[in-house]
Amino acid sequence: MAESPLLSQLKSPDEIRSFSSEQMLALAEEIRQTMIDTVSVTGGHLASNLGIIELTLALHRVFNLREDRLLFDVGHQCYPHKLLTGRFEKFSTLRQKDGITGFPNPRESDYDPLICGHASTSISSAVGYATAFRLQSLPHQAIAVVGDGAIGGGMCFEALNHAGHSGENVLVILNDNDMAISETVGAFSTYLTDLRANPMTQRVREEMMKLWEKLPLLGSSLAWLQEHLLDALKGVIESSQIFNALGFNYFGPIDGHDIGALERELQNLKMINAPKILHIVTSKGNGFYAAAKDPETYHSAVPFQINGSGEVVARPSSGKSYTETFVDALQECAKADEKVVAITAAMPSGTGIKTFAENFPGRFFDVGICEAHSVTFAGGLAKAGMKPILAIYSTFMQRGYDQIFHDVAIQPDTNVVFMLDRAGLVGADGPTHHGVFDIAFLRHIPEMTLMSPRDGRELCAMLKFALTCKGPVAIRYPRGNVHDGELPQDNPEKIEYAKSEWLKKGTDLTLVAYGRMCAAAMQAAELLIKDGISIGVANARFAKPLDEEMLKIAANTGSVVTIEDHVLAGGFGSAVSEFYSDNNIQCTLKRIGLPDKFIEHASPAQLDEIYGLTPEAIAAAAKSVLSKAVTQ
Ligand SMILES: Cc1ncc(C[n+]2csc(CCOP(=O)(O)OP(=O)(O)O)c2C)c(N)n1
Repeated sequence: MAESPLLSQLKSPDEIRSFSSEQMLALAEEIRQTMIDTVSVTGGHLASNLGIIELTLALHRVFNLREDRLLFDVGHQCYPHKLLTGRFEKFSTLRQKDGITGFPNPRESDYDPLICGHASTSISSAVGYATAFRLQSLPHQAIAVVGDGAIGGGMCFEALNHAGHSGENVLVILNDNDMAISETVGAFSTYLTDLRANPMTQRVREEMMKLWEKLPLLGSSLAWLQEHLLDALKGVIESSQIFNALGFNYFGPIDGHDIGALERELQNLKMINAPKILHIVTSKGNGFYAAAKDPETYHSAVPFQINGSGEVVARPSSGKSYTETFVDALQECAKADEKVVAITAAMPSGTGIKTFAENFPGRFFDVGICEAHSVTFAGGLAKAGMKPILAIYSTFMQRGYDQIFHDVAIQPDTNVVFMLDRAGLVGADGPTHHGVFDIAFLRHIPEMTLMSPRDGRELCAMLKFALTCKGPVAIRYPRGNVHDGELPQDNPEKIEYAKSEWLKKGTDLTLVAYGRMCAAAMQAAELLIKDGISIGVANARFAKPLDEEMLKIAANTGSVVTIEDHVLAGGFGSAVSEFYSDNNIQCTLKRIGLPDKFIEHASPAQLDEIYGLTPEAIAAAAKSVLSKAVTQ
């Protein structure tokens, strides 16, 4: 680990206001090196953080961010901010169990206003803060830092529209690096590219710089600014029509790696009591050649090694992931039926759809970070005769709830297939990213079919089956590698509507597992069998509709344990409990799943341990159910 003499001595970010420009450059370098060293061990969002060091330093020089509120969009670019605000000593624990989180966290520091992790929320939050400051006559500044990817999300436009109309004193910093995780897509992104290249913008920028320079001589009173400067600028800034039309005063684009220029601009913007947007141009992965060359891979980097000659060596991955398995199946389906099309909301690599896009370019749609739109778009495609498959992380599906209800499920015979990747516990990204609510928020929507595979082969079979259904289908599957080989391979290709699969028959108790929990249930059964207990194991396959026949047979054993990596409230076990209760079926039911709390960050294996999802914990729970059943 490199030495960090400045960072290690820093007691408060206020101290950097008196740093010389040489010290600021040295501090930026220490931050860069600390992040590279740490993320090479822990993994994390490296490229975006490397691109935002200078802006973060300038913001801390100009604002008092304990009172002025800095709202990062998504929050994945908060590492330099963490290093400056008391978390340098703990930085090596980044994203580790009991360590500091990878996203802003008010429980860690007063400098973090909100927990976040999902995109396109920062401007709305900032408008809320700005309005509250005005209502309480507080002089603080609300600042949203949003990327060119996230600003394409609908909520950002809603917030700009609101703030531009209400005139709240919100500062939006558009961090434009021309990348989301992959390349930023969409017409708005093209507009930003034009804005960066437009000679008119450059001229306006020069004019603006002259005005700023004169400002101290003219007297920098707010009244003067309001009356003269803004009107003058509005008149000339033709090139930034969109922001101006939305009621924002647009400034930029400026070099987002020039601390001095950023600082000057921010100092002056501080004096404008109106909606304002500063457009900065940065380079993702700046200062670390591997990340700058391949910002997509280093967006959310897995641990890597830097060898003796300074080269970066990726740690080899082993096994086949659920995501890769899904894409293979998707391509098979697409070959067989030309109506099959695939959609992603800005996650072509994460969902694996990128591979599909290479082979089926005309049948792939990246709609940007616009999950709500992606659902309604899929609904339109389905109604007009196509077979849309929307690959999306479970946690981001939450953004499309009403659209599933209103634009898909309620429409007669609308077969959209939702492939919910990263369902369950995702690990180091923590509470904003665990996909543990999808069964609950989809189960009560009429017409929905919900499935989850026990392994890779079943995932393929379920996708094929889903395309034959009439209405919407959601298939949830976990992060990580498939479990193929661990489970009996009877006939997973044969999926029948609302039919489960018996993995093992038994007479004392039945484990009914959903999705990836089948593997743990089978291992738990092996442990129980060693103790002379006769255990049945069912792979539920469907959370909606349930396999009622299987559940009746399970109840006949007297004790049933449901297992899911999802919250208990409203999940698979709840559905089973409702079925038994509604049909007056007597048995002892124990539901294993996640408690009613936001689940912290840790490795998936550690979380399984903590929340009782290991084979040992399942076996222990089953034993306690049996002992209660005996004493009753
Ligand atoms: C609602 C939602 N969808 C998707 C994501 C996944 N995601 C995290 S960061 C990111 C890209 C953000 O791009 P940009 O705003 O340009 O920031 P940059 O990383 O380029 O600085 C995406 C798609 C998310 N966090 N939230």
